[in-house]
Formats: sequence, structure tokens, C-alpha cells
Amino acid sequence: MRTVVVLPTYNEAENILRFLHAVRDAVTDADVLVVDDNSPDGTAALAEGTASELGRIKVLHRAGKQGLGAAYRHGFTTAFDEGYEAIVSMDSDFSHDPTVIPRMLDLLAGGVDAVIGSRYVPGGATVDWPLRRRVLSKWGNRYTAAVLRLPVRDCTSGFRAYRAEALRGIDPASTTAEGYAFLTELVRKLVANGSTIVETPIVFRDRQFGTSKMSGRIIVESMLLVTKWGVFDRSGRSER
Ligand SMILES: Nc1nc2c(ncn2[C@@H]2O[C@H](COP(=O)(O)OP(=O)(O)OP(=O)(O)O)[C@@H](O)[C@H]2O)c(=O)[nH]1
Ligand SMILES: [Mg+2]
Repeated sequence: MRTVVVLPTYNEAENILRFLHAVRDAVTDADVLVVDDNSPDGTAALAEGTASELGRIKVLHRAGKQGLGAAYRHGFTTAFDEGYEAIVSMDSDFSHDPTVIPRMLDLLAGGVDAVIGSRYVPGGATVDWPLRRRVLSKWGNRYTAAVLRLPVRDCTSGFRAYRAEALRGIDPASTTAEGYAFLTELVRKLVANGSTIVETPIVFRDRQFGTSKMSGRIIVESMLLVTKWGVFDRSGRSER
């Protein structure tokens, strides 16, 4: 399958060079699409340099920080326009291990529509995160799966592989979430559309370099949206 790895970046200067090399080493025949929100630390210029060196890496230069959701909406639209058959998404800070990508692509090739790298299935784990992050993520995911009745244990994992056709079928451009709630929004739409989703265990590591973009605002956004979608689902109304 013609594959592209979509990498959102914001201030990942300390990671991007090594990370692009690690992705290329893990999946030699995949293209890469970096989606940078004009990172003040010069991430995009570093990515361009690596693109010239390694080839088959494209950098989308966006005007400014608009959140993970907006970056992925842009990246996915570009991937659709360029006709890829498989689309991988992942963080660019080494929290997600690129050597897992081939396993995800094998699962896609086996016929599923989407593969989620999951911290909450047997074999999955989160290491070196502070207790409060672990509690927030684990219980946030339990709440999300229960309220939205989703058969997925890690709805907020950004490490995924999608069959492009299945992703296109839910029109990601129509999503609205700004932060990581965007990832739940996609799962909800995929499930509603009858897509098959499997979770494969991953070990999530805290970033070693650079700073977290996690904010109270996007945590609140996620809780409010999940609750709102749950209420809509129960009231029999569809969508938003
Ligand atoms: N283009 C773009 N990328 C973003 C934005 N926010 C975060 N990212 C990138 O998206 C990936 C996942 O980010 P998050 O998990 O939300 O945040 P993070 O900064 O990695 O936070 P920690 O995991 O807590 O360290 C990383 O590669 C970030 O650089 C954004 O607004 N725009
Ligand atoms: Mg991260």
C-alpha cells in the first residue's frame, strides 16, 4: 500500500532530525508529511533540511499554532489529494516508537480499516509519565469509551494507521475538535460508519526533549465534547 506518515510538529527542533531518520529507518518505503504550525524554534527549516537529505519528505508550512486537530485535518486532506492508500499518524517526540509501524501496516493489509496503537490493551503501557498524567489519560479513556459506547480502550492515542478510504469516508475535514479530542472524534465517526478497528499494544514513553503542549484548555475541551457527544447520541440525534 502506498503509505504516508503524517507528523504534526510544534517546537520539536530537538527531536525532528533524529525522528525523521528513525521513521525512514523503520519504514523505508513510506513517504512522510510533516505538518508544522510555524514553530518558533525552527522545526520546519530543520525538517526541510532532512527532507533534502533523505528525500520523500514533504513539509506543510502552516501560519501559526492552531492545535493538533487543525494540523491533522490539513495533513489528511493533503494525503487524500496525493492518493495514498494508507495513512499513519504519530507524535514527533519519540513517545511513539516508529518500529511499530510495520506491524500496524500488516494489520491494515490484513483487511482492517484502522489500527490504534494502544496503551490500554494487554502488553500496552505508559512509562515515565507522572502519576497525574497517567490517571488523567487512563480514566479519561474509560470515561470516553463508556459515555460514547466505543469498543476502543485508547481513544486518545495519536499513533494510528488508517486505510485512506475508510478515513476519507468519515470526512475528517468536518471534525471540529482542536486538541486531542480530535482523536476521539475520529474514532466515534469511524465506529458510526461501520469501520473495523483493532488495537495493537504500544509502550508510550514520555518525551525526553522539548516541552509539552498539553494544556488545561484542551483537557477541558475533551471532557466537554465527549459529554456533549454522549448526550446527543443518547437523545437519538446524530452528529455534532
Ligand atoms: N502542527 C501542530 N502540531 C502540534 C500542535 N500541538 C501539538 N503538536 C504536535 O503533536 C504531537 C502530539 O502533541 P501532544 O501529545 O498534544 O502534545 P505534546 O507536546 O507531545 O505533549 P506531551 O506528550 O505531554 O509532551 C507532537 O508531535 C507535537 O509537536 C499544534 O498545535 N500544531
Ligand atoms: Mg507528546
